[in-house]
Amino acid sequence: MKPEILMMGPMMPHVEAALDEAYTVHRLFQADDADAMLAEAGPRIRGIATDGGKGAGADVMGRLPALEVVSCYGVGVDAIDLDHARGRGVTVTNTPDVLNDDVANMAVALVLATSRTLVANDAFVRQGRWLEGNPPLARAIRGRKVGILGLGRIGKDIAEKLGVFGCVIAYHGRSKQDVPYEYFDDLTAMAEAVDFLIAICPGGPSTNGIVNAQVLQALGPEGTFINVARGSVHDEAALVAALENGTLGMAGLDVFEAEPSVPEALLTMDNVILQPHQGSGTIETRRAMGDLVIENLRRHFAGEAVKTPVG
Ligand code: A2R
Repeated sequence: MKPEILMMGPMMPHVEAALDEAYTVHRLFQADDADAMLAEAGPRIRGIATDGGKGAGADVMGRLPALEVVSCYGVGVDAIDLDHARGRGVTVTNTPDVLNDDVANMAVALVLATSRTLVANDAFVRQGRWLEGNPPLARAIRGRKVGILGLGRIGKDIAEKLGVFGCVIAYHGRSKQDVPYEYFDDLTAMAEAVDFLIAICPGGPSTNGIVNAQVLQALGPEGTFINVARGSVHDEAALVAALENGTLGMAGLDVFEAEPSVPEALLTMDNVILQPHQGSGTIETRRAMGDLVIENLRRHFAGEAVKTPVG
């Protein structure tokens, strides 16, 4: 008898194929009546396969009395009710490390794209405005100061990469680390001191809206805010207002509070570069993340320790 698992949303074809092979998969997203499906199959379901967006709430986990493991495609687990899982002894896994390189590359791409006004200049050429003269000069990044909010696995990769470009790195987190970068115990003070503020901390209650109006104002009219973490980390209304009234210079955003909905006002601003949450979105990295989702479930149901448990 194959173990039964619940799939919260569509996954990569190779992941779905591997899971179908090893388990009886109940696809919640395809159920005509999710409630009836959970009532019928819920008592037999021992695992959940999900992603960072869909997560797993107590509402669903609470319907699965035999649940043992949640395997999440993505490193951020803010959409999974960890307290509920811990309280019941349910193992939660995610996909750290394999995505560091590409998420860091997205941050670097946004730093370069904002500083060199790549998107506005692309429009400049397409619209034939070059025929009338050159665009305004852009800004260099060598020697400019970058503040990283969340110097973890991905944050350290960003620091290393931007170091190669000649940026001067600082960071803010809840604790000082043994690293050769300036530490700020206060986020507003760091924003005041840097040219670029890059958010790459986890989402969830402890970081909800911490990049607020005060932090954005401290970053200032020459400053750029980059978010490759979670939309919940910034106060989006304050961010839109700061970009509109010029208290903040530019932003490069891969994540949004209510994604895939993006505030209308951002769509027409040329001091903002928008991405559809694609930090880890390469074929290579997504495949590696998918492999890890499969491997964590395989190990769990083989009675082995999972590879990447959420602590
Ligand atoms: O606070 P610390 O010293 O534990 O540093 C962690 C920092 N962090 C925070 N910083 C400020 N305020 C907080 N409330 C807070 N909570 C955590 O974020 C640490 O340096 C960093 C997270 O690093 P890792 O756990 O290694 O995560 P990783 O793999 O770099 O991914 C970061 C996030 C994910 O959670 C997704 O939301 C996103 O990137 O894709």
